Amino acid sequence: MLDAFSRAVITADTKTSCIGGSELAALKSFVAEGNKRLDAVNCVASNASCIVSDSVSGMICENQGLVQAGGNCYPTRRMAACLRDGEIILRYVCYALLAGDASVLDDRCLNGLKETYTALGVPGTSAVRAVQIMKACAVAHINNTATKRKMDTPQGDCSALAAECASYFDRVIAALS
Ligand SMILES: CCC1=C(C)/C(=C/C2=NC(=C\c3[nH]c(/C=C4\NC(=O)[C@H](C)[C@H]4CC)c(C)c3CCC(=O)O)/C(CCC(=O)O)=C2C)NC1=O
Repeated sequence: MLDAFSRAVITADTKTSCIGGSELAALKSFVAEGNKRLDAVNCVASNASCIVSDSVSGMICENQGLVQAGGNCYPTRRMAACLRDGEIILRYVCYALLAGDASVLDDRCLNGLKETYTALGVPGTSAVRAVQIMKACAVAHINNTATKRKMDTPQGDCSALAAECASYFDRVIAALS
C-alpha cells in the first residue's frame, strides 16, 4: 500500500533519479492542503450511511427486479450484503482519498472483486449504477453543495479534492465494468 509520499519515492526510484523540484512541490502542496483533505475525507466518511443507503435505494428504484424473487438483493440477506459492499467500497475510497493514492483501493478492495461478483451472480451493471450515485453524493458532500447536510467547515475551493475522489470512484467503475 502506497501514499503520496511512498509513491513519489517509488516513481523516482524506477527512473533512478532523486526526488526533484516538481515532485517536492507536489508533496509540499499535499502537506499544505492537508487540512482540506482531512475535511474532505470527513465530509464523506461522516455521511457514509446516508451516501450508501441513497445509492442502493436509487439503484433499486431504477431496477425493482433486484428486490423481487430471483433478484440479487432478494432476500434480505442479500440486501444486507449489498449495503455492506457499498459501505466497504466507500470506506476504501475514503482511505485512498486520505492517502492521496489509489493503491489501497486497488489492492485490498478491487483486486478480484469483479470475479467474485461474477461467481456470485451479483449484477455488475447494477453495482456500477450504485457506485455512480455514490460518486455524485460524495462529490456534493466534498464541495459542500449537499444542501441538507452542510458541513461546518471553513469555506474554500475543494474542487480538486472532489475531482480526485471522483477518480477513485471511476477506478471502481472500471474494475466492475
Ligand atoms: C475486501 C473488501 C471486500 C469486498 C469488496 C467484498 C465483497 C463481497 N461481496 C459478497 C457478496 C455479495 N455482494 C452483494 C452485492 C450486491 N448485490 C446487488 O444486487 C447489488 C448490485 C450489489 C450491492 C451494490 C450481494 C447481494 C452479495 C451476496 C450474494 C450471495 O450470497 O448470493 C461477497 C461474498 C461473501 C459474502 O456474501 O459475504 C464478497 C467477498 N468482501 C470483502 O471483504
